[in-house]
Amino acid sequence: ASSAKPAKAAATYVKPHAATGSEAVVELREAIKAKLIYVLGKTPEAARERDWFAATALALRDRIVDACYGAETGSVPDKRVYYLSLEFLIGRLLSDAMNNLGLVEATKAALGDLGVDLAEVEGAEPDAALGNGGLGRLAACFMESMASLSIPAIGYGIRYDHGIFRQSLEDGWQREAPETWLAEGNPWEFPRPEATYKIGFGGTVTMTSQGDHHIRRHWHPAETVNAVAYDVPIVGWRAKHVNVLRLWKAEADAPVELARFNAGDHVGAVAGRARAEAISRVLYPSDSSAEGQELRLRQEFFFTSASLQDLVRRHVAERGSLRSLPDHAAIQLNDTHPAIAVPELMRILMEEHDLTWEDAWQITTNTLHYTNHTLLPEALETWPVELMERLLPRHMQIIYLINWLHLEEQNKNAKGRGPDEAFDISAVSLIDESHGRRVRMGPLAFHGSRRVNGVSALHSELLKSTVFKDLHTIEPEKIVNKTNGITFRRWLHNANPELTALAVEAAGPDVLDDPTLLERLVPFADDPDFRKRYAAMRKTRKERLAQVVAERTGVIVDPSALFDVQIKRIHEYKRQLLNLIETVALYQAIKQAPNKDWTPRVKIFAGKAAPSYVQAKLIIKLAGDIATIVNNDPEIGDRLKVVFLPNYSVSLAEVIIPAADLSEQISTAGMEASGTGNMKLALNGALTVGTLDGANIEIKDHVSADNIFIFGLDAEGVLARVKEPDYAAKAIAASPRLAAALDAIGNGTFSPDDPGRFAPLVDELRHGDRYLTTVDFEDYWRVQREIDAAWKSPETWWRTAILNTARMAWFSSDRSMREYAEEIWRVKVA
Ligand code: B1N
Repeated sequence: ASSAKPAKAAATYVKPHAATGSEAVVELREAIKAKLIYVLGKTPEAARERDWFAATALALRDRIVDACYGAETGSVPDKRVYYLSLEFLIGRLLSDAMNNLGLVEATKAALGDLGVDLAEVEGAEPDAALGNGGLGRLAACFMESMASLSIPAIGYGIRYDHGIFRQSLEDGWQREAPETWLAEGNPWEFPRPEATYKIGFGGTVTMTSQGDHHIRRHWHPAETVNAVAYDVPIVGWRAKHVNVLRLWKAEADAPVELARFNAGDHVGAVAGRARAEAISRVLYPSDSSAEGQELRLRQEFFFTSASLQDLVRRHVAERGSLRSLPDHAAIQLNDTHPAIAVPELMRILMEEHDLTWEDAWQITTNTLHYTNHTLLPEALETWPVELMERLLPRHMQIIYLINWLHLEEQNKNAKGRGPDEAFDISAVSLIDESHGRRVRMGPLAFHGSRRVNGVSALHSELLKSTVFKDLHTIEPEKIVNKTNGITFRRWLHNANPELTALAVEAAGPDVLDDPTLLERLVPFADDPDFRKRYAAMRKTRKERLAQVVAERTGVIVDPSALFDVQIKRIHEYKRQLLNLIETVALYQAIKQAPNKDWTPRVKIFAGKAAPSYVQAKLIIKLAGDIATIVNNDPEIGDRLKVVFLPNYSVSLAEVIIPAADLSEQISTAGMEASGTGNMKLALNGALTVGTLDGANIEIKDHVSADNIFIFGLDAEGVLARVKEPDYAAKAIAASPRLAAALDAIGNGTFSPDDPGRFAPLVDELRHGDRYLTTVDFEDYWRVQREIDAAWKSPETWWRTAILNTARMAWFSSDRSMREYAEEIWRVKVA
């Protein structure tokens, strides 16, 4: 095809707007040297990689600040977005900053002049891992996209001293150690001690009569903690715009109680400080499950209150009256973790700004918006009324009144409702009376928001038919869908420069600005030469991953084997166990027929388990035990290898994803709200094996059913099947292969030192199987053998891979952010 001619020769491709000539390089070199000497106080001779990283980051930060002033010149934007999230899973920022500033080549050359290797410097940056998984990484992608689209936005979160724990494997068991990313400071951040707010807890509420039935209530907290701002600038693509991520650190009002200290109680004198500072000490390591502890609620209120006080103060300074808040501010609640914003904004408006209840409610419900990220019952937050009353007495009163007005309205409406529209009033109450009295944070966020969104088409539909069924009937316009996305700057340009170079060559350099131009790769899927180079790109990245695997696990893998990747939090609904059972069945099949023409596979797993999640930790141990037996079986050789890479992180994902041939997205249908790793892998050309769940469905729609391997029950099928008695026993009885694999796991074949070790996993499958692992097994086995066969036709395989890359543009988080901006926030995008 003539359109398959390269738009630009590869040899002439240099990183976008790279500094030309040596002037910029010299300037940057001198700037880095000056930071090293005068800010860090080190000579180039004494500097370690970590020092060079800090010096480089500081030099680039100056340029980000310059870009800030260049773009904004102090003007007040018409409307700002405030993204409230308890998690921001950022990873490293250096390559983002260099790439978006257009200074990748210049930085490399500048450091080269100083005898320093850029890759080493990049490796010295610790990940900012202030999140657990998809929800936190999504917030980071959205921040980058908003900056790239010049959407004025501030992200608000907590500056945890310790992000997600460091995972190591001790004899195959997960061990957790604290991560100390701030140990040597953070060169990206600006401390803003002048932006400090008082956050109250506990205490009492007083009432004062203001005549004429008018009563004012006022909260007098027993305890206050300071929230101190730290700003991280986020520079957008081509440095056209800069936004801020404002993270709050908890500090004590009085760092030491001097009277106690002087009386000799040296420990007691600082106990209050320890209690206050505990709030921003550690990220809760739970993903897709609710954490019912008091400290968690303190974290949620702490950052929500600080953020609302900050944005209210800014609005008043810029506009005077708070009545116009909804016109100039859109607040997005990332799940229910900041849902306490509903009563807190009401309280601020009424108590601190003298607005009436009606006006405050009008403003609140036109400013707040809520994103739901999960339907899993164990992840839906509820807080005991008793705890709320003790920690946030005024907020509890406000919630009661919101609920009373809400239920009154429903009682009124009920009179006009036909029997088919009727519902139990307790179903829409913000208070759950069935498990002790608890505040239901999802319904509170729903009721207090202007729009509520799910994160994939399927998930948003399920919101309407399940958790928010009755609230949806009351306000059918409220729920909208906003399918997740990923930033291509990080997950294509930075993580995979080789593929990016190919894309630029085939689609032209504008593809860096407009990912929809990736479509131009479609005709290249039929070009044997392009396929060859696409495959070569993958080979390079697989060799690199094989090296990392060898270093970190000692396992030697063959880069020409099919790399089959499942990387994500370990959770029963994500069904790593399904993949492991298939691994065992495959192992048994190879042993039975070693001379068959098996497709060589490397099964790669990575992911953390919540420290208290016993079954998930046992699944990690199972992966390690299977690996030990399979990898050391001389009959197996390179036909099958199994590796579990420890300490999965954003940085490790950036190494694994470009090296993946196959992407495992095998959650029980209806349970993965969206997934975003699925998008990163498909964009990088891995073929997906997946269920019709979350965004997999939309990926299938975009890449076409011919270019994805779908198996198993769909969400409706799951709902129907769980009603059938003994579905697991029946599935096992119908599949000798499954029965044999379960027997082997259950009888200690992989754990001869402790034969009963995995009985809890196997028993759960035989007698419960909430996640329908047994039910989907046979179809999963079938599709995996189809994949084996496909691998044997490399021409078809690479064609399919190229088509995946070419058709994934829609999953850019720029598209997600444009949709939020237009349909939820009503802010203009240039
Ligand atoms: O949010 C991601 C989705 O792509 C995933 O499918 C979804 O599982 C994930 C409590 C959560 N949902 N809920 C959480 C995280 C931490 C926590 O304490 C719940 N994470 C998701 C982005 O939409």
